[in-house]
Amino acid sequence: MFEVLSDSFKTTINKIRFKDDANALKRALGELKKTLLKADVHHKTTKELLNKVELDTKQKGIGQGSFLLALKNSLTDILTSVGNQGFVYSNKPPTVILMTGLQGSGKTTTCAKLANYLKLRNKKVLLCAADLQRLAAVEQLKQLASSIEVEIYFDEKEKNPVKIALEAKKLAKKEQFDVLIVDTAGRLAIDDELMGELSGLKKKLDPDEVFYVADSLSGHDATRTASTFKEKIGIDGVILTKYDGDVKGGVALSIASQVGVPLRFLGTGEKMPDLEVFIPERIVSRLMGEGDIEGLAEKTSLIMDEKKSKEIAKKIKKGQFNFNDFLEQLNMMKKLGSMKNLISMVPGLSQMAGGIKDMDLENSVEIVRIKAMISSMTPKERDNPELMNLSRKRRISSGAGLNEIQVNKIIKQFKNAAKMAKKLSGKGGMKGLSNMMSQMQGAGGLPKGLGR
Ligand SMILES: Nc1nc2c(ncn2[C@@H]2O[C@H](COP(=O)(O)OP(=O)(O)OP(=O)(O)O)[C@@H](O)[C@H]2O)c(=O)[nH]1
Ligand SMILES: [Mg+2]
Repeated sequence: MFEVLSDSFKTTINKIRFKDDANALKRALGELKKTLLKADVHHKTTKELLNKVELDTKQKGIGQGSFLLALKNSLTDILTSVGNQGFVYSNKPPTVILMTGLQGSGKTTTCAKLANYLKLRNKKVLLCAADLQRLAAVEQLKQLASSIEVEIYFDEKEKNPVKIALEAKKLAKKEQFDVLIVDTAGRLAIDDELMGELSGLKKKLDPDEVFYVADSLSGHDATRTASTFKEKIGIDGVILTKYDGDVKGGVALSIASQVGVPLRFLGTGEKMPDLEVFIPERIVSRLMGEGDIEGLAEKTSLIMDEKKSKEIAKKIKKGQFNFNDFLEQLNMMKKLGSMKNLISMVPGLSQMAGGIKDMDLENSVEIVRIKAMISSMTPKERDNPELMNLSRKRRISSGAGLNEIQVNKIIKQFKNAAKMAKKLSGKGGMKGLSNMMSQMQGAGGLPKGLGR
């Protein structure tokens, strides 16, 4: 996703010798144009960007540094040209959000992700299931709501989405919710019926904000449909989903420059934590392959209890890090969302990480089996694996799809890894964990035949 400008483009730019000025600039601009168009950036946006970069570079004196800086500034300009970012609270709670978009764009998932985002910020959130078109839609939102422990309003007997939304608003007011998020039905394509329905709902509900959920995989279509929604219904922000995987990231630039509505959030995976505030400077850093340490720190600080991570660090130092702590750390990492996304936030890592881009920490067979093994141990055994006798080991190994030799080996490796981490310790739990992980997965790591 964020490799738009960082990979092939950067290689080419690095090859251009910015000595013979004008010619070098022309070649660099040509390369940039190709890259932008390939990344699905709207042709008007591309033109605008090229003009800006050319002008800026010339002003500062042609060179590779000034070219890249001009590019960075121009990208930031485009992305900051329109209003708000993130979530804006109304002065009169509840803040009411109407989530709109085409079928399958990610509305329902985004409603829940946004609720989760707000809940982590200590807001009282009510979800409302007002998509009555699809049979399973209410059930889907109910399940998501229960997974993040957020309240939901639904009424399976009522056939009118407007009535449901209004009831939810009443409830949200009465019970002093901070935010109400209303999920709506989508259509395959824009039609008058959908537009009429949504306009009607908007009029009656009088939401503080209407968000348009755009699927970034739909490329140029995302820009077109967002424009139509803006014209016909009036939208206050765009949430760009599926901005992970093989997305041509240019769609973010096109929407910002062509629709004239701010991009508010990005959906970067299927899981609940995979939603981030669209902050132009940070996105540009990532587009340029410079990472986003601030964003990463913010993400981890919400999830990681500082006291807990200090405690873990202490344990590692004393060589007391055990399977209980390990399991806890693994679960914490899960809350951070998709690994791919995290990688793009660490400076330089996305370039280095060719091989581990697809690494799915949580679902790797090794981790799944180790977790299964740890889960079948008692807390006491996790603290001190020596307590397990042969029959316990047999039971645990069969439950985890391993054999006893493998279990013994994992325990031994874990012990070694804990020793190793003790030596290397000093920088907190995450570091301890990653050391440990690489110990366990690296050379001579997991027993052969385990998982693969
Ligand atoms: N990879 C990825 N998948 C996503 C993201 N957001 C949503 N999805 C997936 O997209 C699919 C459709 O999401 P929904 O939330 O059901 O979409 P919807 O717009 O509510 O769909 P309808 O109610 O049928 O109109 C689901 O499989 C989601 O898991 C995202 O940011 N990244
Ligand atoms: Mg839905």
